[in-house]
Amino acid sequence: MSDVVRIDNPAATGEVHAHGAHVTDWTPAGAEPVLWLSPLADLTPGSAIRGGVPVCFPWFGDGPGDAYEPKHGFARNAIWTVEESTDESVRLQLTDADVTDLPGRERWPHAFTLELAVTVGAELLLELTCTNSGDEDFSYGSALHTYFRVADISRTTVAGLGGATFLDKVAGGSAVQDGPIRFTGETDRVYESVADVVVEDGTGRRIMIIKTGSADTVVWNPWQVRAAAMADFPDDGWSQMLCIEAANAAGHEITLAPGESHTVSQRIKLPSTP
Ligand code: TA6
Repeated sequence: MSDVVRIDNPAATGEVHAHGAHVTDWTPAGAEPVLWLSPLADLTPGSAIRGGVPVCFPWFGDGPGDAYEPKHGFARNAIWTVEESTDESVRLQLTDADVTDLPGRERWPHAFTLELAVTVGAELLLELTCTNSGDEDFSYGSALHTYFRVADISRTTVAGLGGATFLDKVAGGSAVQDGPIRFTGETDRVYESVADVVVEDGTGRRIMIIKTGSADTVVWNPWQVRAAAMADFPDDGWSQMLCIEAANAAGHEITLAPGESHTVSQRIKLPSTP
């Protein structure tokens, strides 16, 4: 099957790459694209695509303990197999046999089957399922590291995480969220939360993100200086993007016995204006 699957149905368009099982577009009919994709994204196999929905696996961030490489695991650098595609869905798979030569694989030498099911319609549904296909228990971290387009980050709010404890990777330490999140600088936070989240993007457009199977919601915007340091990030791109991620990060890794599976999902929709 093709390296890039494009979906175009009456409800929406979508685009999914075999590279990383990376969703790079979801545009509901009559709406602006919902996902942010860097115009400088590097689509070369082995690289990590900037924007869309990176799949982080089998660790989130630097990995457990010390700094594992590559950051966010090897799944987003791998070429997945497109198992099935229809007018409204794509199913991709990655197994341990597909990643024997990938950097980082030696840090996590387990037998696994990873599947991403993408359903493209009036809602975007992403379901990431890991199955332990070996004969020993293993633990892993993961995330659907979704980049959203916003009109203006300084006018954007995120509701739904009030009262949640978060790890602040910029200021250090942890704190409790007071009311909606507003953005005034670099933000990199891991919220311990299973709640639904609503992004309001500064123009009245709202994006609702409903998740399952994930203990952490990560909220990230690199702001100006960090964005400028990334070769695949346009200098002004930070003001029009925001990551809201369904993660199982450090401390919330999932442990699977042989034959067991776990699914993390994100369901994304544009609720009508209240
Ligand atoms: O999810 C937030 C984060 O872990 C940040 O720390 C930030 O670096 C971001 O992911 C992007 O990571 P990447 O490896 O794609 O540059």
